Amino acid sequence: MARGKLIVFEGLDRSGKSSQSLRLVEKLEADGHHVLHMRFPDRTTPIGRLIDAYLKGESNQDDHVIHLLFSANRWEASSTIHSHLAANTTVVLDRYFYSGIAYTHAKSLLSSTSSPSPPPSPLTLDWCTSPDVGLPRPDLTLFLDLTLEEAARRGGYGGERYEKREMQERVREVFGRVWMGEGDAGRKAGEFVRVDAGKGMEEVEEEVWMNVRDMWESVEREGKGVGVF
Ligand code: FDM
Ligand code: MG
Repeated sequence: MARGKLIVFEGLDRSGKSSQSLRLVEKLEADGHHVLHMRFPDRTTPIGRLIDAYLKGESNQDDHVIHLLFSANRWEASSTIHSHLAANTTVVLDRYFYSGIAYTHAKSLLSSTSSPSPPPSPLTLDWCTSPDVGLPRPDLTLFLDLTLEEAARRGGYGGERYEKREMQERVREVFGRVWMGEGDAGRKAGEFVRVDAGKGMEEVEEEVWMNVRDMWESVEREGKGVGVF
């Protein structure tokens, strides 16, 4: 029996991940597929509520602790994702572990420029990657890339913890490095496709769709099973 595909949308705030991932779900459903849409962080679980409070600035956490909570929030969904894929339901994710890696590592780049002594664990790219190793591996990751100028034209950011220009700049840089193949994350990235999210909504949608179709055909043709990251 065919299996579902795991499709991930990644990118900065304002890049259109939420709209594009929901559009893709509609299109796949119109094509007769079963689809589950999820977003990370999933703020509805007990771990997700800790993350939500942190992002809203209502609580503070050590950088390592919050990183591990984001990862745990994916692990608690891991068996759900596996069972849907096995039952031929495609799973479309709005953010996944690439956000986890990019945001935490970006934060370390910021703090290392402002504090004179290095922290005990420097939140390297590989340290940030390891808690997610073993999660269901995406068949396709669409990195919606947006310049900071374009993000600003779209109305700038909201008031959550990471929604600041200099943080977004570092996050974009780290996504770019992973996309270029750096570190364990880059080497394990597999189907990591960059899409220019500065284009119009329809154009982006078309590019997403073409990538999804190519991936779909190759998974079916080669009979690829669900992988692990
Ligand atoms: N974020 C998201 C992380 O820092 N680590 C993660 O593992 C994930 C999944 O949380 F700033 C950040 C990215 C963003 C914030 O995401 C909340 P949404 O998509 O804006 O809700
Ligand atoms: Mg946001």
